[in-house]
Amino acid sequence: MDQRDTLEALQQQVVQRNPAEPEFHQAVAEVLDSLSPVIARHPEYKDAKLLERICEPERQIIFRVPWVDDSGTVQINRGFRVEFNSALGPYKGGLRFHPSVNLGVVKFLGFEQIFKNSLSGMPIGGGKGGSDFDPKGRSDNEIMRFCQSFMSELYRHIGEYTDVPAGDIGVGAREIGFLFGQYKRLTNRYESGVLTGKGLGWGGARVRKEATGYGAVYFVHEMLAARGDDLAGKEIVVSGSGNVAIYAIEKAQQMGGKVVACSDSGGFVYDPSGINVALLRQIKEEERGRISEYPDRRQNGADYVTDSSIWDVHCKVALPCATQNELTEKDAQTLIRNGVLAVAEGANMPCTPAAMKLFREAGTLFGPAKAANAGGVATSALEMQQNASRDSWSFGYSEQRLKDIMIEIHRSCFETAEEYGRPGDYVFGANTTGFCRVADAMLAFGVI
Ligand code: NDP
Ligand code: 2IT
Repeated sequence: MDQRDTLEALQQQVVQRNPAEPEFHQAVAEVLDSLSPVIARHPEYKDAKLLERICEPERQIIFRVPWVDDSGTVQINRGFRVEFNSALGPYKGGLRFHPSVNLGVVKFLGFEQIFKNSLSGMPIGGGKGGSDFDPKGRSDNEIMRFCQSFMSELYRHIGEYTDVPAGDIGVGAREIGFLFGQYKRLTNRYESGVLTGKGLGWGGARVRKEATGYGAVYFVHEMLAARGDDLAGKEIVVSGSGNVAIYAIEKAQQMGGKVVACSDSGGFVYDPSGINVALLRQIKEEERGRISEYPDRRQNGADYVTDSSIWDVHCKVALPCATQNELTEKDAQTLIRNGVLAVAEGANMPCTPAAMKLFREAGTLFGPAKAANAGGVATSALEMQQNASRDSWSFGYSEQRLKDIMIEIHRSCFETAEEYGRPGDYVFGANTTGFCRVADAMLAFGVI
């Protein structure tokens, strides 16, 4: 069998062994699609069945999360933690609370996280978790009771040297606070490094909140700079209006871009004079409101649009920062027709495989999630570093560290793509670089 047949057979095996998990199949296919030149160069990876081992999580935990809502009714959710790969460090990755969460979604996110964390250059393995709990419309007390119940099972599986969760969709500093409080109570240990994304007053790191969005914009800047271009004066569209989107908008504007649209699951805001980040933060972070309120509050002719796609808005740079498979083949066609120059994935796997193919064929600069959004988890690793040394760094120093990490991720993807004769192919560069570091560590450990 040549490399391609071997990889195809493995893909089929993954589909058979993990039925009804389409997102996981998609994430595996995207990585395997890049790897035949690497396997050809490194027969030792094939002999050690490294690919087969990497596609099988080291451990998968599924648990019941019972809790009582404000009306006194018992609710039951399902909790997950997939500890995918610990070759480079303790399992590391966020927790997602969203009704769409199931085992396949957590596995896709955990699989991506292995390569992202490897690319970040930090000593962290890959994992992910979450629940099908829907935080929308729940009171603070309900969120607290849910988090306490969730942690009452999760605590026995995690630890600063074992597995270090953080936030993701539906999980921010409020939830991390409730989770950390319950962990501390159950274990009788103030183990700061067991969770990241903590509040600044109790072990959190400066720039962690901003890191994913800022990092994605640094990555776009590096891609543009490699072509002698920059963000100044460019119209930008950012989907989502959560943690990643807000700070992508902020940094894009600081770097001279004009962000004209952002969205949520109900529609998008179009603001031709540029999104007002202070107002967006007020609505989303302070008031936990919806962006449909933005136009009335802005009073400048901005619109809330519900009958078309945010990707219909003209832009030179597109940053999908909401959720998986939110940018389809049709959206990619529209963006290319409208002259998009660069796309970077702030969310995890936001572009469908068909959309990605179109961007790559059109020569659009395309920054895949595992490279472009790695700034969040990299800054989580910096938080772990600060916790381990009982230190707390300034905003400026932390931001510089993040920037250096993103520049280095860009450089390694760019150079690997060149080295293999695939110049400008960041998808190939990211998958290959991320994979080789994990593979080399696994080889060193023998068959475990
Ligand atoms: P938030 O919960 O803060 O915000 C999520 C945003 O995406 C909201 O605007 C939400 O809209 C929208 N959204 C979520 N699900 C859907 C859906 N099914 N359809 C349409 N819109 C949706 O999450 P984050 O900003 O933290 O995460 C966004 C993305 O970035 C995710 O893919 C996440 O995995 C990824 N990511 C996050 C990192 C982090 O550090 N937080 C790090 C790296 C990647 P609505 O309110 O209407 O649901
Ligand atoms: O997808 C991601 O990289 C995250 N949600 C952040 C994970 C982390 O551990 O900071």
